[in-house]
Amino acid sequence: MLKGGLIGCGFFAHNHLHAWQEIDNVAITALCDRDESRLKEAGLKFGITKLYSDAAQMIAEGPLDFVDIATTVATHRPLVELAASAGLPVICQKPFAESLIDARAMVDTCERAGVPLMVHENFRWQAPIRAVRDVLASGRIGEVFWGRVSFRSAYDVFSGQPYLATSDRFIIEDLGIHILDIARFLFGDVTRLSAATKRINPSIRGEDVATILMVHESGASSICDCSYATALEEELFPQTLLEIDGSRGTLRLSANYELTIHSDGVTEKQTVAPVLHAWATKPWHNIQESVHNIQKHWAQCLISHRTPETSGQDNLKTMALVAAAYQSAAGNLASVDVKALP
Ligand code: NAD
Ligand code: 89V
Repeated sequence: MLKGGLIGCGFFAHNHLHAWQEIDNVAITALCDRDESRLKEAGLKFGITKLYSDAAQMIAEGPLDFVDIATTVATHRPLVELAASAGLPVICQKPFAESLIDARAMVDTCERAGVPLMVHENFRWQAPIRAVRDVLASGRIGEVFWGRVSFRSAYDVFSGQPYLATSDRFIIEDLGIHILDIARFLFGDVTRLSAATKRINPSIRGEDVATILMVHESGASSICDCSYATALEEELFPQTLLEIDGSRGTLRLSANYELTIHSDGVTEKQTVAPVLHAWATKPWHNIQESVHNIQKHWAQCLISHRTPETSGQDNLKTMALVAAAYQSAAGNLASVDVKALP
């Protein structure tokens, strides 16, 4: 049985804890939060009695096989470095770091310490996204030459996550990072991008609309567009919609997980809805299922000594897209060479 220690018992950590309870060969045996009431609440809810306000103390007292970091971004670097210095494998929530420079340093620290590192980049683990990836891999729509990854909503994310309203950077760093990672997952790595951003909601600090145009190593081009200022007739939070064109046909992932594959003139429609776990709450169940999937993947990788799909190294490429998007937007849609970022 792998013993894990979770750091950060806030809004999203409850999803981690529910998912861990359902995963074989793993038990979260210790919790840490600087906020005593959150710590006690999570301990009571999940029956965990080893409770700490100091992560260094939790790690020193152990025994632990890994650490799961579910704090907000400002504490990711010191906590990842703390885990690495104790030789503990580490999962870290997205956004992995505040800057690409920090992210590279964190990956380097873990590699030098010889500890496995996975970024909890979960959107690509959503069942509908995996289903689309399987269709592309089957070759049914041929060679992909164009794609659109779209997330448009007016859902109030600020009541559950108030820090999102006060940070200088909002939608690309928090949500766009998932959308960019899905684009990488489906269409491959990126060479150049251009981005435009805008703030519509006057009561928040950062940008809440972003449009990003990318060219992939394969030669395909894609658009990632995201908005938290888009009031639709039907609110689709937190669904990611897809449009993909290939040499043999097209694929569309539309509202409510309707997948249409048009291949060699023949159309097939199917529903690729996520599983509703017993502990999940709509409309979050799509994200919650992906939390279960990515954490199960981590446990399997740790046991079999495999590198997780969203390792630190892998996530540097998604972090680079975030950095490039902000650089491009600041430069009035400047075209940014993703591989040449400082
Ligand atoms: P939150 O503010 O609700 O919770 C963070 C908790 O960490 C707080 O209780 C805080 O007291 C604690 N904390 C901070 N620093 C600490 C430290 N050094 N030691 C111990 N405890 C510490 O934040 P949240 O909304 O739960 O977000 C946490 C992370 O999860 C963020 O990085 C966020 O981007 C991410 N998130 C991911 C998804 C997803 O789908 N992947 C969804 C929501 C949030
Ligand atoms: O997934 C996330 O990181 C969340 C949300 C879906 C609200 O953007 O912060």
